[in-house]
Amino acid sequence: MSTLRDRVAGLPDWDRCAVMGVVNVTPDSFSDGGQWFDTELAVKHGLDLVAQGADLVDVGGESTRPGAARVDEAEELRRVVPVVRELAAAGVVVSVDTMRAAVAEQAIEAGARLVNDVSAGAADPAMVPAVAAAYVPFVVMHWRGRSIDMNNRAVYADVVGEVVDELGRSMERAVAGGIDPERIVIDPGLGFAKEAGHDLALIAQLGRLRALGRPLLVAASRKRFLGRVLAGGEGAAPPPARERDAATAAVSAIVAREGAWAVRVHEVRASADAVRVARAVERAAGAAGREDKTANATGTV
Ligand code: PMM
Repeated sequence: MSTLRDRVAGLPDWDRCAVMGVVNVTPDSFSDGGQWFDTELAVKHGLDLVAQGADLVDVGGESTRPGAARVDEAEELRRVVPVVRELAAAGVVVSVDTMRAAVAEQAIEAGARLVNDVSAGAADPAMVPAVAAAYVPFVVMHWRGRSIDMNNRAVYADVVGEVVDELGRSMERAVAGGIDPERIVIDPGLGFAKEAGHDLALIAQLGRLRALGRPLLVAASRKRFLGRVLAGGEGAAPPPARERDAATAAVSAIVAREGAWAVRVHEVRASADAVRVARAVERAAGAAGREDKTANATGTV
C-alpha cells in the first residue's frame, strides 16, 4: 500500500482515489443498458454523476458485456461525440471508453481528456499512434480478446502473475508506439476473460499490480463476480446488476485503501463516500505511524 498519491500527467490531482462515473450511451450494456441512450439524457446523467461526487465521467457508446456484438463506427461516433462535447463544455473531466481510434480522436477534439480502451490498443492498430499524437492519458486494461468469446479465455495457472505479465507487455507496446509512460493508467480488467475467483484474487493482490509502477484503475461496478458473491451458494441466483451497488462501494473502499488511483462506477454517491472514508483512514494510519515512531524514539513505549 502506498500513501503517496499516484499522479497521471495531463489530469488533475485528486489527493485520494478518484471516482469515475460511467455514462453508457448504449441500448445494451449489461448493467445500465438503454437508460441513457439519448444525447440529452446521457449529458444530464453525466452532470448528475458529477453532482453526486464523480471526479471524471467515462462516456462509452459500445457495450463490452460478454457476448456483445460490435456497433459500427458511424453509430458509435453519433452516440459518443455530442455527449463528450457537452460534458466537456460544462467543465467535466471526460474520459472516452472506445476501442476505435477514430472515435478517440473525435472525442478528444470534442474535449475528452483520457482514452479508456478496454483492448489497450489491440483492437485497432491506429489507436496507440492516435493517443500518442494527441498526448492524452491512456488506460491500458488487461484484455484477452473480444467480448463475443472472451469467457473461453478465462484460463490461468496464476491469474495475478499472468495479468501482471500481460499488462506489462501491453504497456511496453503503448510506450513503443509513442505514448508517454507518465500518461499510462493500468487496469486489471475485472470480468474480462475472468471468472469470479480470478476477479477476487486480483482485488486481493492489487499490490502486485502496483509493481508495474503506474496508477491503477479498478472497475468492479455491478460485475458478475459481485453477483456470485452476493448469491452465496453455488447455483443460487445472483441479484440483478442494479442491486450490486452496495457491494460495488465495498470494493471501492477496499481498493482505495490499497492505493487504487480511481474506481469506475455506475452509482457514484456510495463510492464517493467510500473513497473519502478510505482516505481518512489512510491519514489516521499515517498519523498513528508517526506517533509510534515518536514514542519509540522518546522511549515512551
Ligand atoms: N468495464 C466495462 C467497460 N469499460 N473500462 C475499463 N477501463 N475497465 C473495465 O473494467 C471496464 C471498462 C464493462 O462494464 P459496463 O459496460 O457496465 O460499463
